[in-house]
This record gives sequence, C-alpha cells and structure tokens, in this order.
Amino acid sequence: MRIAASALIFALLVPSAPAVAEMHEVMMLNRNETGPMVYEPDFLQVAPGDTVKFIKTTSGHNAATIDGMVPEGNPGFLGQINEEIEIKLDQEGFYGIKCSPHYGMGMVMVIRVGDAARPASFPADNVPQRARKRFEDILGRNGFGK
Ligand SMILES: [Cu+2]
Repeated sequence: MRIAASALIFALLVPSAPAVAEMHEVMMLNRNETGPMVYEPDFLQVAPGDTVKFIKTTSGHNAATIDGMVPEGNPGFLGQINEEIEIKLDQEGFYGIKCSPHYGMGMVMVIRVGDAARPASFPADNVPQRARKRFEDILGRNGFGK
C-alpha cells in the first residue's frame, strides 16, 4: 500500500507533457568547406512543432520550399532575399528547400519532420541537375539513399 501510494505521488509529480519545441538554425552561406552556395547544415531532423530559422549569414540568399517536395497538402513557404524567416513545421514528412537565385547551382537542403519515409518522388523530377546531385548526396549521407 505504501509503495502504491508513493508510485501514485511520483506519477502525479512527473509531468507527461510533450517535449518542448526546439528552434533550429540554418545558415545561408556563399561558401563553406563543401563548396559554394550552401545551407549549413544541409540536413535537419526535427520534431513536429519545431521551428527552423534561416540566418542571413551572407547576403543574397533566401529559403523557399520546392514545388512537389513538401508533404501532401502542405502550402510550403517562400522567404524573400535576405529575409531571416522562422518556419514552424507541424506536418511530418520531407521538405526540399531551395535558395531561389542559386537553385541551379545546387543550393538546396532537406528537412525531415518526424519519422516519415523518403517519398519516391523526392527529389522531384524537374529538379536541376546540380541540385539533384546535392539532394542525393545529402540523403545518402543521412541514411536515406536510394
Ligand atoms: Cu543562395
């Protein structure tokens, strides 16, 4: 009886509240050690409800979702050049992000929200060659290679 009462008190004292939402930061860069026009990091694993902030580390970049590379029904987002947007990601899935002026140069990144599997059409068919190469590299490095 005494043990049961202690267990009950313990259960009442320890909250089973959901984990606190985290803020993740991504730098938008002209260059790092991996090459020119990059997001750092270029892959994020986040929990539903977390926020991602894109930092204007060097000028001339933005962050925008790529058509066909967001979870079903998700509206995506579009940051303006040099805008430090904060995006709250509630929907599980894979998000393909591009820098609009440097998409053709391969400035892309991947955000995975929750436990989603890589969709068959990720990257999408119309992704430029250098961006496609970066996507395959990012996904392969993080355990989502084909
Ligand atoms: Cu850019």
